[in-house]
Amino acid sequence: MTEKTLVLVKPDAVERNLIGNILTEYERNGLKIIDLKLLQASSAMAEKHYAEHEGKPFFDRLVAYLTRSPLAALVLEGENAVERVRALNGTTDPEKSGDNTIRALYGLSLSENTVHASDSPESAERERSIWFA
Ligand code: 3AN
Repeated sequence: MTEKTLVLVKPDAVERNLIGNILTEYERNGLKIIDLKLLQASSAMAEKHYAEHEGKPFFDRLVAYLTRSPLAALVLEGENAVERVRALNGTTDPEKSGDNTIRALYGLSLSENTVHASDSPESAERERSIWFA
């Protein structure tokens, strides 16, 4: 089934000039970029995005990280896009992420793990409304 998913190329990646390398990974795997922008996230946007983690010990750190410098938000479309993009990104912890995943290649730590992708088509819709309001 054709799906859409929301990706963030997070501040640590934009700071290190990795937008091109990361988008190339998605494009050469057949995913279509159908929306794309560079923006400075506000705390309100970051808090909405990470609403499910509110109250956890790392929540404030996540919001500070996501808002410290610009990020790239994009929407990718393709067959099974949600699962395929999460596979390309790898696991949350870059040290445990499979070879050649974006997080294994570029991730710095559990918090600064370079990319975000929606975990379901429903999350993708919710997150699109935050970043492409
Ligand atoms: P993913 O982004 O792989 O779906 P989630 O949704 O579990 O992972 O977590 C969202 C973000 O929260 C992660 N990208 C990561 O930066 C951060 N995070 C998750 N668990 C931890 C943790 N135990 N310590 C610090 N940061 C965490």
